[in-house]
Amino acid sequence: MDRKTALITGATSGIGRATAHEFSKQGINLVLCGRRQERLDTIQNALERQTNVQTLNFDVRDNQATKKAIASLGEDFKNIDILINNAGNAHGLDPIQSGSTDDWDAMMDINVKGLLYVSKAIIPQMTERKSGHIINIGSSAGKEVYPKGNVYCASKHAVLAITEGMRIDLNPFGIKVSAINPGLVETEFSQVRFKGDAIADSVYKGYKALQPEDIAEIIYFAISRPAHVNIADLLVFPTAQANSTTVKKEQ
Ligand code: NDP
Ligand code: 8X3
Repeated sequence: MDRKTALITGATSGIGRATAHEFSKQGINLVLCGRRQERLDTIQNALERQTNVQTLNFDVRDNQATKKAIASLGEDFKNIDILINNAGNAHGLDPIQSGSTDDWDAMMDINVKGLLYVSKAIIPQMTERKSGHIINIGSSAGKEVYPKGNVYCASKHAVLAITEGMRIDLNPFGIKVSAINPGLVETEFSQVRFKGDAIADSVYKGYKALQPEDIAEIIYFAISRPAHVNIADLLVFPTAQANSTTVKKEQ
């Protein structure tokens, strides 16, 4: 049987890295993307025993670099069957009146425009082959706005709208489009959001947050459904979390 090929953005950490590990166990060929080459090399070395791995180093904010990197893929990796649009982060947690425009730019440029640039570079080959599966990693923040979440929530609401738009436009081509929307997942996410401030360490304290492997297993479940089944939109919280502002923590 032919092996499928998946391209994962944000594969150097958290959900993306865990998904790379999960897919490698399932014998899926991998194109792993991120900006930290050393990490890409480490993951490639670890997974190459199980599957074929190619790495691409580019910043999803840079449309030309994104196009060039994806166009550089050789014969063995260029046909992408599964696209995991995962690269992204929150930057800051501030009320709208005092938020940083640099943080706003980062979130809109990476989480929204970066996802579009990567998709634009890959979708034409999917429409040509009339097959493919795109999974966009949204967030519970794409379904509900919480205090000081303003622009991050906006970026993830945009991811959900783009996912729905993709599903409609790609429907004639038989391409599956899914949104996986996690709540709190214990990754480097909070280190990035709070720029290494001590508060980052407290975000996952006092309760059991989702682990990146939990999301990776769900992503694999979504991509391994029969051809006629598409998981369109999935919201997943840790048991301790009821919504963005309600988390049962031990004192
Ligand atoms: P991590 O910080 O652990 O991972 C983020 C990944 O995105 C890294 O691999 C990073 O790679 C990549 N990335 C960030 N900026 C860029 C960029 N400009 N160009 C290319 N790659 C970039 O966070 P998570 O694993 O938690 O986050 C993954 C996704 O899940 C994000 O979209 C996030 O919004 C979403 N999410 C996270 C939740 C959580 O609680 N953790 C909950 C809901 C959704 P590198 O720095 O090497 O480029
Ligand atoms: C990450 C979850 O609650 O920090 O998307 O927005 S949250």
